[in-house]
Amino acid sequence: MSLFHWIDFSPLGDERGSLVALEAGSTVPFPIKRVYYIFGTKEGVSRGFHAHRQLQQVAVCVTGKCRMVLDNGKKREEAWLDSPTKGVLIQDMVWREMHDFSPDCVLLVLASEHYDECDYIRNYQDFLDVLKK
Ligand code: T46
Repeated sequence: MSLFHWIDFSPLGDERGSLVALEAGSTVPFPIKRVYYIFGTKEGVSRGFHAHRQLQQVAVCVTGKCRMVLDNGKKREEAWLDSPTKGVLIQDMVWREMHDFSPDCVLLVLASEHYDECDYIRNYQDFLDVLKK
C-alpha cells in the first residue's frame, strides 16, 4: 500500500472561481487543533526531515507545488503536492521531507494536535530505533 493517502477536496466552483472547504470529521479525518502554512521558501531549501510520534496531519499546496518524500522505515516514496484540491494524510511515525518548493508555494497543513516539540523525532536513526521498539 502506498504511503501517500490522498484526499480529494471537491471544489465548490461557480462563475466567480473556486472554493474548497475543509471540515473536521468529513474531509479531514480528525479534529483539527492547529493550522499552519509554509510560504516564501527560498530556492534550493528543503524542509521537514523528521517524524512525529503522535500526530496526524493533512497537507495541501493551496498554490504552487513541492515534492514530498514519505518514509516509514521500510520504504520511501515521493510525490508532488501540486493541486489545491488534493491533500495528503500523514499519519504517526512517518518520516517526511519537502523539497523543490516553487517560489509561489503555500503549503497549508492541518494538524490533529497543538504544537509540541517533544513529539518530533528529528534524527533519522532515532526514528528507526523508535520503530523497532
Ligand atoms: C511537518 C512539516 C510538514 C511552531 O512554533 N509551531 C508550529 O505549529 C510549527 C509547525 C512550527 N513551529 C516552530 C518550530 C520551529 O522553530 O517553527 C519553526 C519551524 O518548524 P520546523 O522546522 O519544524 O518546520 P518544517 O517545515 O521542517 O516542518 C513543518 C512542521 O513542523 C512539521 O510538523 O510535518 O512542516
